[in-house]
Amino acid sequence: MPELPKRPDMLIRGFSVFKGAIDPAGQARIVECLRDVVAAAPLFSPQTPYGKPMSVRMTSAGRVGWHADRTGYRYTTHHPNGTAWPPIPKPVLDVWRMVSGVDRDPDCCLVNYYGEGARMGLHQDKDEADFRWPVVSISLGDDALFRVGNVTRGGTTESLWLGSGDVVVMGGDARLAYHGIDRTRFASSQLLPKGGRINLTLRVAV
Ligand code: MD6
Ligand code: FE
Repeated sequence: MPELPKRPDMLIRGFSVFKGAIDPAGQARIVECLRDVVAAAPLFSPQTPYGKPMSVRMTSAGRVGWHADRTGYRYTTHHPNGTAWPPIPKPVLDVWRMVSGVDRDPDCCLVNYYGEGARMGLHQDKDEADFRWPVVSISLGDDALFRVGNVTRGGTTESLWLGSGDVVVMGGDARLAYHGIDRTRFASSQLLPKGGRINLTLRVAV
């Protein structure tokens, strides 16, 4: 069971930030579980509707997985290779249960891998059926510069560095706020042998 504080260390534009909420042993346990997830459901580079592949490689665990291709973004029951998504690992579910504040488990765990130079543009998470459920994000590996904006495009933004073991909860009025990753400090962490960053986002999708 991960040791998680009950209260966030920081509240930034409605995003609750729990710094170092997962200890190094807990992080390593999650990474071990993710090896099984990517063995069953290999990472892939989704095509965007704009025709350019994302720099982040992705896969999913759970009843549904998030998928992007030229026709748009949606949740599907199967990996593009035709297999059902593997189950969400228990140590990952434990993190959700500690911080989400809701009694329903997520049905999707999106796995994002950031290699050197990967980034994620400002976006809203809005492919889920009901925005009353929060999104919980777990950062593992390299540091990443996370930017948070507003629920509409434009306006001022604030940035903070997310490190390995940090957990962010996006809910309430912030559920539809724009956010993204400007850059990572490649190989700043030793958690992953080849460097890089993993971000897990847990959602109630359907
Ligand atoms: C990332 N995170 O940290 C990207 N989405 O790599 C997200 O897109 C995100 O951190 C929803 C809620 C929290 C997040
Ligand atoms: Fe997001």
